[in-house]
Amino acid sequence: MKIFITSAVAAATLFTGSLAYAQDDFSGQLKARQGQFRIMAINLGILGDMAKGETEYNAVAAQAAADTLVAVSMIQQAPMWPEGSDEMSIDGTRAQTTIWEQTDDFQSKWADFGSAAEAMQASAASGQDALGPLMGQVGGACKACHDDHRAPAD
Ligand code: ASC
Repeated sequence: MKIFITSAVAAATLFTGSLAYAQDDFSGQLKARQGQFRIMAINLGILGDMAKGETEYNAVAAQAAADTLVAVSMIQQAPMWPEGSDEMSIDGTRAQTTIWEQTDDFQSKWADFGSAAEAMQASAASGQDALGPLMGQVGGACKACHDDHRAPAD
């Protein structure tokens, strides 16, 4: 009897597991891409607070934040943006259909973020004065993509 129950539970687990796969709601992809944006925001916050003098400038912390931005910029994006994971099709995202209609533009804006992150990485440790203009470049790259490809907040 015990063996039967155990295998029935195992079978049920397998079944619901494959069902979840067949009816993929893209929740894993949404978590992954929103998580990477959260990592970016946290590290931009560290750099922005130092740029404004709200926290004391610290070259090691600035470099670590900049390195993290570059690391995020190197994450392969395509698998996290499957067709149908836009805000018209599913809940929980502000990703606009333009991402899939104008993929070249989306990719070039993501590449611009990578370039700005690399510029930040190259100079973040050189002093507080460098951070403002570098923040402007990174923030500008964020904004350019949000303006064209992210739906407004409700
Ligand atoms: C941030 C953050 C964004 C961008 C954007 C830049 O720190 O969370 O979404 O910068 O505001 O315009």
